Parts: sequence; structure tokens; C-alpha cells
Amino acid sequence: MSQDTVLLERRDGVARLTLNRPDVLNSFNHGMFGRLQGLLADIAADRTCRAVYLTGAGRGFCAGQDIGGPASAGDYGSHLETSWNPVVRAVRALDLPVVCAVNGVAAGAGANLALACDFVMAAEEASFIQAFINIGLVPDSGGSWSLPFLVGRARATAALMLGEKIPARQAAEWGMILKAVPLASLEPEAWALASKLASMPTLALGLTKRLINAAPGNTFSAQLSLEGELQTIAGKSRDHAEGIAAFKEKRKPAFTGQ
Ligand code: T3D
Repeated sequence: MSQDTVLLERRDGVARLTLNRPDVLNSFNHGMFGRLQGLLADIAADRTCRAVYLTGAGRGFCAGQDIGGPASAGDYGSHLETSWNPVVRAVRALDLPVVCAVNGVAAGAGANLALACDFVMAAEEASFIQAFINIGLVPDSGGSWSLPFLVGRARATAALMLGEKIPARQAAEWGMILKAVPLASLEPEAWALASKLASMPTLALGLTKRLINAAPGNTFSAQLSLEGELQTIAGKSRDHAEGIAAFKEKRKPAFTGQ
């Protein structure tokens, strides 16, 4: 059942998504793409969801495309447009912070799904592998964009061309991810981060994400204009009014996300 391949649980304003094909390190089969796209659309439409937590079941995070079935020499470009691309685009476009808890190996498109998220925390036992080259493919799912941007051209080239395991600690040292922590601390730390984000001004967080997404394609001047445009929206929010009132009344703000 494709329903079981990605699990959704809502708790305290956080939508928890668990990739759930642990026997194959949560590699994606056909039904899983539609399932995750559908869940991301549901989360986007649900005003009670104020942060997302993404992780994998079992010992892996995600080994990318399921390559265990019969080999297909199909049109991968067309396939990507209906499989991985809508998923990573939806993660980037979601006006909510997405915390990715990388519990184990993240390979191929699975690594790039993690890198599309806003906060990436990984278990020290986890690793990132741009595995495409190991099977004669080129990077996809945004890896050729994210990696040079995150770690610089020299390290990105090595990662993408050599297809070697990059341990989580090294990924953190390179700035590829936010943090590596012992496996036992991953879930509590990453969940605490997601819960904290879910109590923050959701609208302003979503607009901040839009600014971060837009920056690489903008000039400094264009980015200033976009900041002004989005600040106008944030300035009319209830959470802004609450933030100002709480400051004046010397109390903790109670943000509702609107
Ligand atoms: O179709 C298109 O449009 C092209 C798009 C491509 C996007 C991509 O993601 S391409 C990259 C695809 N992914 C890979 O090439 C990674 C393949 N997996 C591995 O290299 C290794 O499994 C890992 C390095 C990720 C982990 O190694 P290890 O030793 O920890 O685990 P393992 O024993 O290799 O894997 C455990 C099981 O998961 C094993 O099954 P078994 O023997 O216990 O029955 C293995 O076959 C299975 N598995 C791992 N990765 C995949 C997989 N099964 C199907 N697809 C996988 N990607």
C-alpha cells in the first residue's frame, strides 16, 4: 500500500513525515512519490501545521530511487519531472520550516531531498553519498545546485564526481548540513527544533524562507526590493502586533502563526 510508504503524524503544530520502506533503506518506488507529494499538499493547506519534521524509518534515511527492480532504460528526464522534481520543489516552496532528521545513510536523490530542507540535522552514524555517478548517472533532485552553493565548487565536484561516502560530521564541518549529533540525541534535538519553530511567527518564517530561496537568483538591489515587499506583508500580521505588544508589556509573546 502506497499509504504506508510515507507516514504522517501531526503533533503540537508539527507534521512528522516518516519515509517508510526500511527494508530498502527507504528508497522511493513509484507510489511513494505521489504519496509524499499529496501529504506535502495537505500540510501546506492545513493552518494548524506550523513546521515539518522529515525522517526515515529503520537504519537509513533514504537511498534515493529504488533501483532494485528490473532495469529500465526509460526517459529519466520525463520521469524526474513527475517524481523527484515535484517533491523537492514542494519542500522548497512550502511556506513552513522543514527540519530533516537524517537518521542514517542518505544516497542519491535521498541525499538531495535532505539538502532541499531548511534545517538538516544528522546522526553522526549517518552519511551522505552522491551515488549517481556510481551507477553512471548525473546528479539530480537539485544536488548540482545545492552542493556547490553549500560547500563550494571544489568539495561539490569531489562529492558529485567521486560518489564517496561523506560522514555526517564532515558534512557539518563543510557547512552542507547544520549539525551532526549522536544517533540517540537526533530525534530529541531535531524534534525540539521543529517544536520551537512551530511556536514561532509562522507567516514571517515562511516569508524568510522565500527570501532565502530567492537570494541566489537576485541582485543585491532586487533582493532589497523583495525584502521590502515581504516586510510589508509581515508588518500587517497578527504575530507582528503580538511581538510589539509583548515587548512593551515585558512578557513572552504568544505567536499564533498568523
Ligand atoms: O529513475 C530516474 O529517474 C533516475 C533517478 C535517479 C535518482 C537516484 O536516486 S539515482 C541513485 C540511486 N541510489 C543508489 O544508487 C544507492 C544504492 N544503494 C547503495 O549504494 C547502498 O545501499 C548504500 C550505500 C546506500 C547503503 O549501503 P549499505 O551497505 O549500508 O546497505 P545495503 O546492504 O547496500 O542495502 C540494504 C538493503 O537495501 C539491500 O537489500 P537486501 O540485500 O538487504 O535485500 C539493498 O539492496 C537495498 N537498497 C539499498 N539501496 C537501494 C536498495 N534497494 C533498491 N534501491 C535502492 N536505491
